[in-house]
Amino acid sequence: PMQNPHAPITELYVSADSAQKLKVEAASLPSWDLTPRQICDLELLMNGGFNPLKGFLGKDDYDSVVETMRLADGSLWPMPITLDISQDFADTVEPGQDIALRDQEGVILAILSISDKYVPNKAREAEMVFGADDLAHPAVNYLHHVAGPVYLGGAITGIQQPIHYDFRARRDTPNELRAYFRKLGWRKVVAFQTRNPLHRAHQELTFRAARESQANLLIHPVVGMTKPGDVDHFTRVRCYEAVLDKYPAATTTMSLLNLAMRMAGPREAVWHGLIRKNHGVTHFIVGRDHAGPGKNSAGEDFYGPYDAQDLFREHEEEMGITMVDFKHMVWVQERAQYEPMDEIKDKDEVTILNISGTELRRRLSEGLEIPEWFSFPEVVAELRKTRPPRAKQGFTVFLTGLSGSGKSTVANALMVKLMEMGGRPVTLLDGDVVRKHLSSELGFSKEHRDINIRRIGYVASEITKNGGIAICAPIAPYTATRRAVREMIEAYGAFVEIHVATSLEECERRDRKGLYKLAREGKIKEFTGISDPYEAPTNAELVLDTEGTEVDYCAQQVLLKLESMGLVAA
Ligand code: PPS
Repeated sequence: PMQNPHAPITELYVSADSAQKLKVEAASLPSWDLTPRQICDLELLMNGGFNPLKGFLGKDDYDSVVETMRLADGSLWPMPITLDISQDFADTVEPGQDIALRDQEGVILAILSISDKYVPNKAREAEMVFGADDLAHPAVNYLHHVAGPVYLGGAITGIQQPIHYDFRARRDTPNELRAYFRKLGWRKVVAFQTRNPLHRAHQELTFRAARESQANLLIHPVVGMTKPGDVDHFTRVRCYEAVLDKYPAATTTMSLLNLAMRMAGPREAVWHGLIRKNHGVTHFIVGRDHAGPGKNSAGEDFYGPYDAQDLFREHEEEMGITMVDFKHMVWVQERAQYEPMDEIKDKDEVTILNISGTELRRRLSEGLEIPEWFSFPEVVAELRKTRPPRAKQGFTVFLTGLSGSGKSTVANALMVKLMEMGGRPVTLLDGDVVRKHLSSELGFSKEHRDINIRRIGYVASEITKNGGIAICAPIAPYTATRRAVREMIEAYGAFVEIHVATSLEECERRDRKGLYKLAREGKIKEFTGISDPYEAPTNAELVLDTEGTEVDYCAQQVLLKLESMGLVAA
C-alpha cells in the first residue's frame, strides 16, 4: 500500500502541556539510564523514523522479527529494536510497571510501559539477524559484550527529543523532512545513506541516481553510531558541507540521521529503506556490500556483495520505496571522467583507476598524495586535519615486565631521547610514579592491579588523543588487561607494547629494591613472579632482552621500532 509520503507520520510524543506534567510524575518512577545506542533507537522510535513500531519489542514481536523479519502482526521489520538492561535492574521491575527512560545526564526523555521482560537467546539472534554468531561482527560483539542480559518490551510515551548540541540546523525529524519536501514540491526524492566521507565517485553516483530516477536528491548521512574505527561524524559533516556546495542547491539537500547502525548487510538495507520511507523518501540507493561489517573471524566476508540488493528487491514492492542499485564508479583516465564499471565496453584499452578505503587511510597516515580525480581538495584537507601523518600523531609505548626487569630505566632513557628529538610532549607513567599519584589507595590483588592498569590506560589514551607521547612502565601482569588498554589507546593512535623480558632469575639476582628477598621470606605477599602470576605477552611489538645489554642500546632498539612504524620521522 503506497502511503502518501507527504502526510505526517505518527509520532510517539505527547503534547507539550502533557509532557511537562508527565515529566514531573515520571521523576518518581524507577528509571533506566539509556546507553548511547538506546538513545539513538529511542529518538527514531519517538519521531516516527521506526514506524510502525510503538516501542521496544516485546517477546512475541522479538521472536518473530528474529525468525521471520516480521512483527507478530506480519508487518515487515528486519531489526530487533530492544531495550537491553542489567540483571540488577531487571530484578527490580515487572511487566505492568512504568519506568522513566533518561539520557546520560539524567534528563527524562520518555516513559516505557513495560509489557514484557525476557531473556533473549543471543546466539540465535546473532545467527538469524547478523548471519553468524561470530564476535568479529561488530553488532554480535555488542550483543554479547556490551548489551545487558535481559530485554524489556513495551510502548513508549515520548516526553522530549534527545538533546543534540552539534549541527542542529542539519537534523530533521521524519515529519520535518516531509514538510520540507512538500513545501519545495519534491514529489520524488532519492536518498543516499552513508557513513563515510563523500568523494568524487560518490558525487557522480548520486548525480546518476537522481537523473535515472528523475528525483531530487537527499544526502542522508548517519551520525548516530557507525562502524567502530570510522571517521568521526564531526569531521564527516564538515566534509559533507564542503561537497554539498558542488551540488545544485535547487535539487539537492542534506539531513543528518541519528541512527545507530548495526552493519547487518541485507537486513540492514531493508531497515534503512523502511526508515527512509518514513522520512518521506521515495527512492533509495543500495550499493555493493551495503552496510557490510567487514571480514568474519575466518577472514571471509559476512555477506555476498549483492545480498543486500537481492533482499531489498524481494521486499521492494511491499516496502513502497524503490531501490536504485549502486553503480560501482571508477575513474577512466583517458576520458577523465567517472563511469560505472559495468558499462565500460573498452576495459582493455583504457586505464581504470580506483582508490580503496584502506589505500586512502594508508595515504593519509603516511602523508602521501591524494589525487584530484579521487576527491575534493576541501575534503582531503579536512581528513588530513583529523588524520595527520603518523609521525605527528600521539602514541603510547607500553613497557611490561617483572619488577626489576629494567622497565623504568629503559623508559627514562627513551623519554629523554624523544624529548631531545622534540615535536611532541612526552609523559612518563612509571609504575612507582603512578602508584604514588594515581593509585595510592591500591594494593596488588588481581582486582587492584587491573584498576591500576586501566587508570594508566585511560590517562595514556587521553595523552595519545591529544597528540602527545605516553610512556607507561607498569608490571601489567595480565594479558586481558593489557589488551583492554590496547583497545582504549588504538581508538586514538598507535599502541606499542614492549616486553622487557629479563628473566626472573636475573631480576632476583639484581634485586635492586631488595623486594625479591622480602617476597621469598613471605614478608611481601602476592609478589609478581614469586607468589603471583606474570602472563608474558605473545603479541608484543618488541621484546627487549636487557641481560648483558646496555640501557642505551635498549632505548635505541625502541626508537628504531618507532621509526619503522612511522611514529617518529626517520
Ligand atoms: S601492576 O601489577 O602493574 O599494577 O604493578 P605496578 O603498578 O607496576 O607496581 C609494581 C611496583 O610496586 C612494587 N611492588 C610490587 N610489585 C609486584 N608485586 C608486589 N606484590 C609488589 N609490592 C610492591 C615494585 O617495586 C614494583 O616496581 P617495579 O618498578 O616494577 O620494580
